[in-house]
Amino acid sequence: MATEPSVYAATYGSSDRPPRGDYTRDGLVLSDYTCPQNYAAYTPQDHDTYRRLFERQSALLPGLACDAFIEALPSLGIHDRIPRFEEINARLTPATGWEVVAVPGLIPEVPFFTLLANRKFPVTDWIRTPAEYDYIVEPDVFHDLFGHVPLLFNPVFAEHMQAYGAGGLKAHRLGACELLSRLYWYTIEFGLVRQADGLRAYGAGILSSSGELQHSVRSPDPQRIALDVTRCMRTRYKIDSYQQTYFVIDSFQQLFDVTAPDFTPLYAQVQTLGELAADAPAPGDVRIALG
Ligand code: HBI
Ligand code: FE
Repeated sequence: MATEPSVYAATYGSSDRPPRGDYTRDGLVLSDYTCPQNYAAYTPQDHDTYRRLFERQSALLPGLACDAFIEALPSLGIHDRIPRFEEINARLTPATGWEVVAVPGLIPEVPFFTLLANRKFPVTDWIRTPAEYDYIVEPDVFHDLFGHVPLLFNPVFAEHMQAYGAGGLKAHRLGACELLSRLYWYTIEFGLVRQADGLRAYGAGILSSSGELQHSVRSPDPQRIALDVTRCMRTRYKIDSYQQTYFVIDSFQQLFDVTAPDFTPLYAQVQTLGELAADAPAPGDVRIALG
């Protein structure tokens, strides 16, 4: 099976700068890849970038982001500056038992899954430069806080994320991280949900992107397919362009239910059936039309 660059490897390989994720602090390699949030290091420009991104993205949400996200977003509280992570946790932990922890950037898959399995969401501790305002390949603090954290206030979604982390550790033991990272990519990062009033985005990569939010639920170009876990895990993805395929769920409960079973037989099925290109149709696809 051609190995597809994981988000981690492809990101560092594709960026022309040395990885920002310097995992040492005072010469010490961080054991679980977490680090203190160096709040004093943020410049006024960093806080202004966060505020501008938050305001622009919030204005784009109506009619494009799912109801659950729009309802949960105010739970973040602070939007006019980069929040201290303990300010987020003061609200998040009592709500669903989750906490955000600072990391220097993308981290290897096993530490990532381990954090999720322990209800700790890794949030990158730096923010993009103004030159990267419209697009950045690596997740920064805006992508993680704005894109991922609001839905961690949603009890069903929060349960799914913890189960996903636990499943990731099992996938690692089965050598199936690549397959599980595709499921993560096409749900947690780029998933769509069908509401009574039409398709809406719930994936963090969409919700934190000014361009892809519109594209994902309005463009006729990509194909949209009802989520089938095996089909999803067969499907390669691209990290530096809009998605050519979106997978659609009808509810977070459905996402939780379809990802609850033991994936071991599915991994075998994926190996047998083989991979699919990011834009390839496949027999059995249930295609979802634009509303
Ligand atoms: N690390 N900090 C961070 N954030 C992610 O979203 C992330 C990661 N490492 C690996 C990863 N995502 C993906 O490969 C997942 O599919 C595992
Ligand atoms: Fe992300």
